[in-house]
Amino acid sequence: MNLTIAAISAVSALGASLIVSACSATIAEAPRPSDATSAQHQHESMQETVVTKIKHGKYEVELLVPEEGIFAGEEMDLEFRVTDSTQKDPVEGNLGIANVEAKGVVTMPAMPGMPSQIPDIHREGIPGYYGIVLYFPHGGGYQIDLQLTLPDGEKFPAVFKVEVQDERPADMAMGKKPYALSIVDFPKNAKAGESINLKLQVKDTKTGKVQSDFQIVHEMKFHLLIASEDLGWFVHEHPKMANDGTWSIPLTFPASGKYFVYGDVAPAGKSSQLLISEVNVANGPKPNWNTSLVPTLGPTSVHGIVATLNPLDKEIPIGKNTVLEVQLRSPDGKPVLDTVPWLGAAGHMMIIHEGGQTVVHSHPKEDPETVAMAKQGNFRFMGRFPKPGLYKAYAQFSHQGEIKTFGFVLDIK
Ligand SMILES: [Cu+2]
Repeated sequence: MNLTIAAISAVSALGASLIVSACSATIAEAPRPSDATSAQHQHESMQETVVTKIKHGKYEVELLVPEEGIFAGEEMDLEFRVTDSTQKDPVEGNLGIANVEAKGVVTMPAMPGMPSQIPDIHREGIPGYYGIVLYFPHGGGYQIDLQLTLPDGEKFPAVFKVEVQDERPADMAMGKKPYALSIVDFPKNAKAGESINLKLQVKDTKTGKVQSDFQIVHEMKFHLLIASEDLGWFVHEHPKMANDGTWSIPLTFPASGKYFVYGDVAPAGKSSQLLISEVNVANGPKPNWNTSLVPTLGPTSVHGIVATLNPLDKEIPIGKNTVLEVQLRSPDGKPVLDTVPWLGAAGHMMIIHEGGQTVVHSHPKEDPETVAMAKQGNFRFMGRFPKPGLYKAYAQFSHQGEIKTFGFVLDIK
């Protein structure tokens, strides 16, 4: 497909830097009142959204959240306890109930486009204790819907709401990432300017098995994003999968050097995962674009559209949801109103931290106000910046038969 071409031409039209896109998963919460400070808002929303204990007649179920909280990017085995409040155990308090059947589904209510997760639930050794294996792709508010069937046949629906913190540094992480992205047989003597068949596999990190069953998210099972190490060149592609789970796509790299390779996938029954790998293109010319990251919110032009990034928070908070609006105008200043949906959304945005190891999933907002704003050429995305630094943001829109990509650089302090 010619998205690469579109993206590359957008890059060259910019004369240098960057470009774009974004896809699937991401972050969000209730719209924030514009007159509240971020800190106040976060405080309020956390109080509203955290629910870890639910009563149902004489029964109770409690999710046992670790004291330090729940972190994104780590697979964890949380426990929940089902008890009968009318019967006491001398040690545990309420008597634990064994033999409860449990099913669950995990969603991010503020982000309807994100795939749901069907967690494994198992019984622990002690009656009344159950384990639930969870993985949250990024920080934010999540909902865990449990459908419990008690030993007497009574149904007990329980809805937990948890606030997930951003990923902690790798050396602090307690849980592993459940999946990894492997590059298969990348040529050692790869040359810029020549087509290379890029092959990829998603592997279960516990079993080493190649995953071949994926959910469709934003119309595709695999969103492949590749950026040069300096983040100045970027493409968003959709490879094809062979029966053995190997994904492949022909690609032509523009220059020698290192490239970050991101796979945005949702294995069947699991949440979205943004997996990071890299390739090195050994031969060929050096980049002919500006390789330094210089903060800019635009305006930037691509084929008849002038785009500006307008963060709604004047001081973008770290570790909280924030709204980024991209304003599209014609060269004479009129709103651009003839973009069309692409991959199931009005636009896409992907944001990469300098160094390439942190990717901010960004997602179009989906509330009525956002829909109304889009009719004025202003497209709103939810983003979340887990740490300070420079970030490259790529916004992509489908316009007049072409994917147009706009690059911005944010300095988050
Ligand atoms: Cu995609």
